[in-house]
Amino acid sequence: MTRFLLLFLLVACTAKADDGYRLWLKYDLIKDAAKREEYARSAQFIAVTGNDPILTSAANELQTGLQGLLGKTIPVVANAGTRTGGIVLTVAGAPQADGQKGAKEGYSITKKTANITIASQSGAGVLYGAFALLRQLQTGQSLNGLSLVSSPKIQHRLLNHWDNTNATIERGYAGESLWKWYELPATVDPRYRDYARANASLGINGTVVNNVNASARFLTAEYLEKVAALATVFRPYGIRIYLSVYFPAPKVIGGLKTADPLDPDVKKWWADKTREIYKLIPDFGGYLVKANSEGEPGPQDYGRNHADGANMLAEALAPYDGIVMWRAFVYKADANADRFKAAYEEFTPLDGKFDKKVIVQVKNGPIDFQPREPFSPLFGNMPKTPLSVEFQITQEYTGFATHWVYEAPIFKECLESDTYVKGKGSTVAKVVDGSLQGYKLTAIAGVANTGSNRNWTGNPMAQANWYAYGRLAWDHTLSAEDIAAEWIKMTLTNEPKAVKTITGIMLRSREIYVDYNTPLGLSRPWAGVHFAPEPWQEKSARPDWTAIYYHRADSIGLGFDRTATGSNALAQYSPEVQQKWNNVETCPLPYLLWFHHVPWTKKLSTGRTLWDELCTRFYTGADSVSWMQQQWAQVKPAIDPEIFADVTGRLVTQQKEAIWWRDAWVLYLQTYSRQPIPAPFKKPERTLDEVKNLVHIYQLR
Ligand code: GCW
Repeated sequence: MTRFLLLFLLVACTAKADDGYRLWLKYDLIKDAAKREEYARSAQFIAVTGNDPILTSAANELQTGLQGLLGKTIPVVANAGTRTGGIVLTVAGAPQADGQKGAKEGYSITKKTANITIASQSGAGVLYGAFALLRQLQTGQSLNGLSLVSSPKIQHRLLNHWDNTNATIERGYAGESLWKWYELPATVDPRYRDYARANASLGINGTVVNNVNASARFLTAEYLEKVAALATVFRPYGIRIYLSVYFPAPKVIGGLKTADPLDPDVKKWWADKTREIYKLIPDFGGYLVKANSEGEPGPQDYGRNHADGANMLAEALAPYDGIVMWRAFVYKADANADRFKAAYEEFTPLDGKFDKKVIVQVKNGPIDFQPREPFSPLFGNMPKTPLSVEFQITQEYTGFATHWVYEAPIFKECLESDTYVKGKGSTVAKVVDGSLQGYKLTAIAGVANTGSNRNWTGNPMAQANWYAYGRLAWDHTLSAEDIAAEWIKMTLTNEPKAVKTITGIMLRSREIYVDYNTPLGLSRPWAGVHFAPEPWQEKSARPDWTAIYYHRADSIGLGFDRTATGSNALAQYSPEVQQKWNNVETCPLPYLLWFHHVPWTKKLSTGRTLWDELCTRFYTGADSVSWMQQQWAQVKPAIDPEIFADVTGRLVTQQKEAIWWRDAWVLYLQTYSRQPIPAPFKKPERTLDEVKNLVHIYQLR
């Protein structure tokens, strides 16, 4: 009777709809009883010596995970003694794989003796190992002869939150900020711990909790206490807190007359403030700065340069183990300049001038997180200054929380790009992980897509982007496909056919988006909201905030000439890269309009003219969303009904909007190309004015 009741409860619990809260740490009971038994034989106890809080987190996580996966409570013991058949967690001189930098956080998992041993030189490493072991179980791997050795290739693996004091998130599409500033530090939402667990499961070891368009309030005593409360929750998960700083804070909250980085009072203010922070948060990670960028103040306001500003903060951090992450996202409002070139022009002259505690944070591309960009020419060209790469996980330019775009291919494309600065194989990944130019400091940043929505990311499929970023931050050699399959198995289903189908959708999703949104190297066809199509937008406070600045459509053709006959931005790259991209005949099609102004009638390598090729992309891109819908419909039996319905709904909207994008582009460009829509495509059912009006309505307040 009791057994029956238990079974009933178990079934009732597992049948409950999934709200997505548990992310990839679901730990649902493994259905295959034989498999469960096999795992259980190797997980009869968890032995952990000492009371390092991070080791305790590792033991707790293993216990929680095994409880769910195996349906058994596995005891945590202080010492394995002579017992066998368990999991031993140990901080010791563990064997290390490549990547000396990450050695301390690396782990090994071995099942040579009678126990599974998870070893690392640090508690954090053991925690990462514990998650790796759970991942083995979650994805159905065998434990026989298990031998895993893994070290992070990059030291500082961060999420950047663009969260404000009033709970809004700049470019956030999943609700409000996770941080409830108004109730901290007295009330500590249990969700903060789950946030830390999710990040630790990927190896993310740092988080910048506030927006780079920073409020000075974060540096007030009132807010530092709140930040310290978060740090207390994150610490047992190996996660350090960083803050974005408002450069003129010494004036705004310090009462000084200036924020000049060379002024002694300003330096003292930052030194005192930094001491105050470390008193509250002894493992504080450091500062992230957006300065002299998009109207944010900075050292240039005082006739100083970026290095002066960054070095002043580095000096304040000198007594502590903290760093300065200084962003290179800068561009001046100059109609005749090419925004593409701005960061390189401002930063390369400063190479070698930065303090050793400074790392310059560079967006993956030269413009701004477009669905496809060439890699930033800064990579490789600042050999004496550590550079980190900043990716955008939140989908500012890839359809917010509606469009399903798996971003690992975007991240990989940049990381695998060859800068050729030291010959073939000088990839961006090797610049960033320090192996190419010997950087002592290495870091990677991803702009978070999390929010207060129950499922964290709004679109359940966007969880995969958080996941993929974290996995690649740890090991950039992992493939987009493997990461997708792993995430699906842990999050959605283990059913092989469904895993394959969903992986297939994910791997094509970015290309599909690019096809209906910005094919062949188009970029930034939007105005204010960064969502609705507005390729016709020609008025703005700055020329580089219009759409026409980027695509340059005219009666002859389309695209931005960045060769020697145009802005010559290409000259910022190595000769080998220039050679790849500067010939309109051989430039790969994904980058064509990034670098060339191409005549409408020009025959491309596909055999079609530019106009016909564009139409083909816009139409097949939009049609492919129907393909995504069909594929998704097939996996219904394998997916939780709540998640299935949620994604199905979003795909309906995506399809409608893909057609909106297609119509907007083709009708607008047609006013320049003066050519018909090629067969077999049918011309849009609406007029250009009607589409323009749609955007107008979209933007009404
Ligand atoms: O992508 C742009 C965004 C801004 C953002 C800026 C940046 C935080 O539109 O919202 O500001 O980049 O990265 O600083």
